[in-house]
Amino acid sequence: DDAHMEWWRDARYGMFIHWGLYSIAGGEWQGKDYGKEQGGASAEWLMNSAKIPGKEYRDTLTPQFNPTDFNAKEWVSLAKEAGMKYMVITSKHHDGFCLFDTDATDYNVMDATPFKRDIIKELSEECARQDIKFGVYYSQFKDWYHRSRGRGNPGTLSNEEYLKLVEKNLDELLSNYGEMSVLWFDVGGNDVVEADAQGARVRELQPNSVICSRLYSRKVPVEKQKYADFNSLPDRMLPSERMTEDTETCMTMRHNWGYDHTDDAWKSEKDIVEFLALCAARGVNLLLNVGPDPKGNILPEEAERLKAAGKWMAANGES
Ligand code: FUL
Repeated sequence: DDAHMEWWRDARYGMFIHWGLYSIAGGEWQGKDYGKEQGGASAEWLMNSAKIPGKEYRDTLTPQFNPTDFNAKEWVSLAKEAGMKYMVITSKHHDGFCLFDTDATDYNVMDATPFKRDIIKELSEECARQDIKFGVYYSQFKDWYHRSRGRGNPGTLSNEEYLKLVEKNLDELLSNYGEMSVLWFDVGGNDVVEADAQGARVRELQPNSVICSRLYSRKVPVEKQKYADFNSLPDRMLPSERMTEDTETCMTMRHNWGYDHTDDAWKSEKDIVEFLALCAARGVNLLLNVGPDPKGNILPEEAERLKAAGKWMAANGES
């Protein structure tokens, strides 16, 4: 039964938001620009690229997380103006920091930062108000802060404790924020049992939630990806043929996903409009990314591109 997929198939186009502690660092650590030196795996990968111990990363960045310009209404209105029908934001990326209120760890926006506002709550409520479907990105497998990976990265939790944290986080995300329309898992590990348990929990608590195939590792054959609702193409991939299965691609406007203050690889408005048109023609949903700045602003360059695509949609899209 795939009635829960109908809105997603109609939606076609959504906003992806990468935002978190890494946005403050902007791809730079102790005067070194990792954006240029690490082939671009900077922004949200900084903790890993610069080999920053969890405690140091946390102690440096959490006191600075105070994005007083953040305004859910502005972000959602912009998505709407751009013609987007859904929004997916990083509730927890690989750095382990939670942008929502959680009892599973104190490494979250409410307990560890001066900001103390539940970003997931504000956005989910605003999306409901403006009739945009809301979902969360959640890094279930990679968590450089919490998950013990042995050598060099002890993590704050043992593996069993870590799986409990994920379970609790999922319960919170699926219970406290109204309708959760997308669960965008990312970079799954090879343990299918672990992934199946997480997928089953989503189904149980929010049967209408649409689940991303990255719940599973790409090495897991498609027929074994029991809870995957759509296939997420590899990062920034242009679909090369007409897709018949439910497929989504996610794309950045420059190189990085998270805010990086030296990344100038901007795609033009024309590039983006063409990409959107190609995705539509090939039957693929597009999740187009923005990486807001440390104060909580979607960048003017991003807003311009979104509005240009929105205009094109209004002139050439359906209805
Ligand atoms: C990747 C992640 O590792 C990136 O940081 C980003 O979130 C992208 C959408 O997925 O695999």
